[in-house]
Amino acid sequence: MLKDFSQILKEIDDDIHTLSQVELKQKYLSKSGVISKMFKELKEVPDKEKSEYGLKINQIKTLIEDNIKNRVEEKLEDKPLFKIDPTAPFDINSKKDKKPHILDLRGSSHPLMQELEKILDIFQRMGFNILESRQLDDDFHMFESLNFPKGHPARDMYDTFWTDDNFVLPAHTSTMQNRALRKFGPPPIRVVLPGRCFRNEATDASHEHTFYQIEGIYVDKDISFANMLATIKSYLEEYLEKELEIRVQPAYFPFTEPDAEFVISCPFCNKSGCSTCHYSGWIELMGCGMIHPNVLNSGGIDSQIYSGFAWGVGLDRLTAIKRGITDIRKLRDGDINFLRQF
Ligand code: FA5
Repeated sequence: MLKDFSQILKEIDDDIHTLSQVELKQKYLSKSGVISKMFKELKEVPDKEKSEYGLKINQIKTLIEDNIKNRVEEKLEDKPLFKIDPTAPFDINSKKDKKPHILDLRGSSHPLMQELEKILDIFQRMGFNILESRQLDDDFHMFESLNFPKGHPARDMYDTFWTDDNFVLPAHTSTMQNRALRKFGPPPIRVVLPGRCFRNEATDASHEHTFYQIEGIYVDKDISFANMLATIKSYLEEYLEKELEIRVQPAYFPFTEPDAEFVISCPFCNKSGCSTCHYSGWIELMGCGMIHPNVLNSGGIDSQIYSGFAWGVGLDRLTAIKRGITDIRKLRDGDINFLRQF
């Protein structure tokens, strides 16, 4: 009776991924192994099928022998210092678990980057340029150009990290305002500035030491506070796919005047109260305001002729709202089971 070779090949394919070199040899190439048994069965095979049957057994034997010869993991094991890859999605030291799941090997973009792409796409359609912020900056861009002179008490609002040679890890993307005004001026200037920020924070479900912000600035003649509210509202409605009520509440930033906290009606409960809005019906989303004349002037824009607005929104908190994530720290702790959901 002829063996079902496709069944045998499938079994070999599984074994190649799960058995060690020794186990594979034992099962297939030993005296009592599968290949030897198949050769013994050859005498029962009808004469006209004998040569085809013999050929197939030899092919299988070569397949196993080649695999054993080329085994990378066995070669590595011969080395005295075996490298451990802590990022491997399977245990390379275990004989049993050698076959990585296909899903473990496929990369995907991080949920923060997925959301950032959507947001930048909206702003590009609204006519904004994009310029990424820096991850190391200086006192001038972090403070001086933003109307925080030396010794200004508001510098303490941004408790951040300094290097020994006096560079700063930016605590917000507003560090890019001066550069954006100079790069895209003269007005009209429309630009969004996404980037990483760092703060010396006690972390909790909505505070991280490292997070992303998206800054926006718009400068032209006769730009008003109402223009700012309409621009931010349009963007948020497009992004959250929902009509929103908005309100502003007082805030203080040295680089805007007047300044505000931009607040939206909770897109999940329509103001009836839920865990996302902490049962208040409203969500504080970002700081914003009319760019201070000193900031415009320091960026080479004549504040007598032009006015403009700016805002800074946290991408991590937006992503958490959009994706129903209850703790923003999950976005950075590298838990593969969490990330696989996106
Ligand atoms: C600022 O950082 C200002 N630069 C925003 C601004 C820009 C005002 C332009 C006026 C004009 P604030 O510290 O409030 O403001 O941060 C803005 C947003 O960043 C917050 O609403 C929040 O969404 C996010 N954010 C701030 N701190 C953290 C943190 N520790 N973890 C996660 N997100 C944060």
